[in-house]
Amino acid sequence: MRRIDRIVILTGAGISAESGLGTFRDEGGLWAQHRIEDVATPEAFMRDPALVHRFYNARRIQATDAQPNAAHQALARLQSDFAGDITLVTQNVDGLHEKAGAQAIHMHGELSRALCATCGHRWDAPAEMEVGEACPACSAPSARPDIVWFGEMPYHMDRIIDALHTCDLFAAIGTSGQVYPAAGFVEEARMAGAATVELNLRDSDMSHAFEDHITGRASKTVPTWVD
Ligand code: BV8
Repeated sequence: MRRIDRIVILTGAGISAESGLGTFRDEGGLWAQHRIEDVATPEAFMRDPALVHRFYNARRIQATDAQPNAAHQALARLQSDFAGDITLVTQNVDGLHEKAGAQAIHMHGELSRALCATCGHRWDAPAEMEVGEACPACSAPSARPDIVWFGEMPYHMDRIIDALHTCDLFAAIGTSGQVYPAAGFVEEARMAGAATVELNLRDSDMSHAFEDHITGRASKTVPTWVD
């Protein structure tokens, strides 16, 4: 049995599904209600900032009321109890890992943060952002959600790739494996010799790349896997 000292965990929308937050690509998911191109690209924001703000304002309010579930809590326990090194990377922007007491790397940004498109300043977003909101640092009317949209470079990639190249175990929880570069993380970890496990309700687009699979709802499978 190999020694596991360094673990990288990637989470996606599926870990927050049982906290009542819609996923993107499941039946009736977020992308069924909105086209990606209309709400999650820089071009969409240029074209119709009011629509994009409405989309993120609704999700910000929903996320504010949402509570972490047993899966988030189990990862927070793992992060505090594990003697080795845990890097928790999330594609989610809902802040539920923090609410459970964990520290996560937010590669796609956070609903709770605003970003100035002019000077790069970040601040805590109000519940509802409006078009033309002024940046508190440079006063330019260029506040936007601090979200990584399609075509934009995800945050903290150097740190994430370093962790993938030095980990002994890579686990993906509740992600469909359809969005890059996150979907490619399992291959990065495997090339570095890590063991790989996928925890999901069903097969994902990257299931073929994982050695092990634990099927079921995250609120059940993650606590069992952690404990
Ligand atoms: C980049 C914003 C380059 C935040 C998101 C062609 C043109 C342009 C780009 C591309 C292209 N082809 C590929 C690309 C790259 C593109 C991409 O991957 N496109 C896809 C659609 C093909 N990626 C990008 O554009 C990325 N940037 O490549 O930049 C670059 C390089 C240099 C310089 C500049 C730029 C940016 C990607 C980030 C985009 N932002 N969202 C937000 O609005 O939330 S992505 C969006 O999808 C979310 O962030 C989400 O997290 C992410 C992934 O979705 P999942 O989390 O996996 O959720 P999903 O619903 O899909 O799946 C849920 C899963 O949970 C399912 O498997 C389900 O079975 C499971 N599940 C459900 N319930 C449960 C469960 N599991 C367990 N228990 C349950 N109860």
